[in-house]
Amino acid sequence: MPANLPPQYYEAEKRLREAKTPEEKIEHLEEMIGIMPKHKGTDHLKADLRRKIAKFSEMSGKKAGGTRASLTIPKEGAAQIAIIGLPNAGKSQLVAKVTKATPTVADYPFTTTVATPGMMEHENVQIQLIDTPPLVVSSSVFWFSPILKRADVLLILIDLSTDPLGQMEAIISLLDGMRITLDKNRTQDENGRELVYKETIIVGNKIDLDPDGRNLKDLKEMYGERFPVVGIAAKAGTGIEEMKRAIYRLLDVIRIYTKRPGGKADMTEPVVLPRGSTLEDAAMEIHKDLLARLKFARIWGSGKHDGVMVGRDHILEEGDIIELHVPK
Ligand SMILES: Nc1nc2c(ncn2[C@@H]2O[C@H](COP(=O)(O)OP(=O)(O)OP(=O)(O)O)[C@@H](O)[C@H]2O)c(=O)[nH]1
Ligand SMILES: [Mg+2]
Repeated sequence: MPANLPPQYYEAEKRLREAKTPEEKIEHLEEMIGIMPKHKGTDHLKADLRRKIAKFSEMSGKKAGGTRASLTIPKEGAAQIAIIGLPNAGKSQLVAKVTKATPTVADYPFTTTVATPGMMEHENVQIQLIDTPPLVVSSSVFWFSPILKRADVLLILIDLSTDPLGQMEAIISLLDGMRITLDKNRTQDENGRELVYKETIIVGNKIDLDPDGRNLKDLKEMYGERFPVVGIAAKAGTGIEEMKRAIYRLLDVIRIYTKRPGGKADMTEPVVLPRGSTLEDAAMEIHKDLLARLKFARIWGSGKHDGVMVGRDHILEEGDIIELHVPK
């Protein structure tokens, strides 16, 4: 199966060739893995890039172990979302509130120094959040930007107790320095360097300290047309459901359930796929060998009738139940 790599991959590969330090090489290798579509045709290539990362990690003098944990965070669940923001915005508090992870929350800045993942549940969908260190120039360790570039979505957390627009400007400019853009149409910066586009949601935290709602209103007025903007109080848990729904909408995914012939569907663990996915995509997601072995499939939901046979290119819809038949 051909790898079918997008042009951004080759641009990142070019940057890899031009990179001088092992840290820069790792950054571009991570970027390539992030850009690469996930299917059987890219498995070998991915393993190859991982080996190169391991090699450059050794060269950079970082021992495997400690720093390795921060270098990459394996994706789990329907999407990986990096929470970013200035010191003290409440990033760790949010992760501690909505996942089982236990990052340290403290009333002084620069508390967090490593990236910590945790799983957030929305209905029956698992979404991975990553708590990150504060986004400031001096704290940009070499693994920071690869983590952001690899994430599916950035969640910008703003502290609503103080100047929200100033924080947004600072964050956008720091992202710019990492060659990350929030503007889909901007593929290069002024110096002709390639930019990585990231989908984004803005979350205003500490609404309890914005009693007249002025700061949240400013954020919505300035950025509401370009991004979803929601207000929460991570500490008290206010607005969390609305935030989850906004994140879920942004992911634009559908949930598919599977059943065995003669059995009932398991409605607790959906297969989560991008909207517009086909039966073939679902089979691939369930197991990479399944597609080659698939004889036929029946569908309940978007088929003409319940239980009809559908082809590999059948476009699935939210809530469909599929029954995949493979030879015994
Ligand atoms: N009033 C109020 N305080 C909050 C809220 N969420 C977090 N805080 C407080 O804000 C402070 C910073 O929280 P952290 O979660 O450590 O912030 P952080 O963004 O992870 O900070 P760094 O790791 O230093 O970047 C703590 O004292 C929290 O108790 C909230 O919703 N309301
Ligand atoms: Mg923190």
